[in-house]
Amino acid sequence: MRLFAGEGSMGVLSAARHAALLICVCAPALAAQGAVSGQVSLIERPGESSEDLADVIVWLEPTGAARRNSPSKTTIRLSGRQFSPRVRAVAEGSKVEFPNEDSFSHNVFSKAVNGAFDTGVYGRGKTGEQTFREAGVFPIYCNIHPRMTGYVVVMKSPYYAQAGDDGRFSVANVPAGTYTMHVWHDRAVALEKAVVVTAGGAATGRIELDASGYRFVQHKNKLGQEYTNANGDRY
Ligand SMILES: [Cu+2]
Repeated sequence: MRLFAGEGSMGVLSAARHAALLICVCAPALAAQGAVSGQVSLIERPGESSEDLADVIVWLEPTGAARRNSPSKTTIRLSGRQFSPRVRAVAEGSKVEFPNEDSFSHNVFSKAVNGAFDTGVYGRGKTGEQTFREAGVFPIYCNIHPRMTGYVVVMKSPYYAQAGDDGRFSVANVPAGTYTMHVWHDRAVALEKAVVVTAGGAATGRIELDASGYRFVQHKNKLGQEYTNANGDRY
C-alpha cells in the first residue's frame, strides 16, 4: 500500500485503534451465541408410528429485541402428486417457487388469511411462485389433486430449524437470553415452552407433541367446493 507524504506512523496508529475498536464491539456478541438442540417425538394413537418427524418446525421468539430476519428464495417441488418437501420454514418476506416436475398440470393455492394466493393451472417444466410477507402457518393445496397438502411456515424470528427424520433439531447461533420456544407439527397440538439460552446454548431434552387427537379432514378446492375429480385423477 502506498503511503502519502505526511501520513506515516499516524495513519498506522489510527488503523490500529480502529482494529481494536472492532474487536471490542464484535467479540462479546460472537462469544454469546450457542445452539439450542433437542429431540421431538409425536404421541400418536395406539398402533400408529410417526414417519414424518422431519415436518416438525422449532422456533425461538426472543422476549427482547431480535436481529432482523433475511428473506430468501426457496423451492417446494411438485413431484409425484406431492409437495416436496411437504413442509418448509422460511423467513418473513421470502419467495417460494413451485416447479412442476410431473407430466400433468398442477394449480397451487392457499386460502389462508394474510397469505391467500392462486398460481393458476400450469404444466410440466413451468414454475408458480409466491412471496410470503407475513409470519404464520400457511397451508398450501393443489386445486386439481385433493390429497396434495403442504405447509409454508413463515418466521418473524431468525432462530428456527426443521427437525431431521429422527426428530432431532438444532437451532444455530442463538444469542444468550430468554425465549419462548414454539414446536409445531401439522397433526399435533402446538407446544410453547420457556427456554433460557446461555453463551453455550441450551439443551431442551426430549419434547413430546400430542398428535393423538388428529383426524383427517378433506379440505375444499379453491372455490370452497368439494373436489369432483372431473379430470380423472384417482388416488
Ligand atoms: Cu396437483
